[in-house]
Amino acid sequence: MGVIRWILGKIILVVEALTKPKSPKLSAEQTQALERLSEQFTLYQFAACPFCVKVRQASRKLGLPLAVKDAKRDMAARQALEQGGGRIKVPCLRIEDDAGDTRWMYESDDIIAYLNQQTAPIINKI
Ligand SMILES: N[C@@H](CCC(=O)N[C@@H](CS)C(=O)NCC(=O)O)C(=O)O
Repeated sequence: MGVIRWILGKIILVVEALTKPKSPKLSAEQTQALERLSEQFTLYQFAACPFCVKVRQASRKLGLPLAVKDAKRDMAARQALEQGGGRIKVPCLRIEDDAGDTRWMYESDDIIAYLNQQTAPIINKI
């Protein structure tokens, strides 16, 4: 079972590498704005989780760099996810706004919709 899971994990990572979307062509101003925005976000994830891959690919497509924490191997990250978000489930996006308030968002579709919404004013401003 462990071997099958290991092989599946490798397949997921190979598929991710082969289907990596190109970053969009952005102005220096847009790139800077996306970098500033991304400072609010940390993605808690497992490397070979297909739902996490979906979020990573979406962020690449947007040109939004995302800091990631491995909640499988990094025990401090795992503990932070459990304490902050309430459960060990990935992907989970930690959002810290300018006032220092923190939200933990689960569900890959919700995370992607949120990132699309947050980046739209930057990306659509050409
Ligand atoms: N519907 C969720 C599924 C996420 C999910 O099942 N993640 C798995 C890893 S691939 C997980 O965290 N499992 C642990 C658990 O559910 O407790 C999403 O789209 O984000």
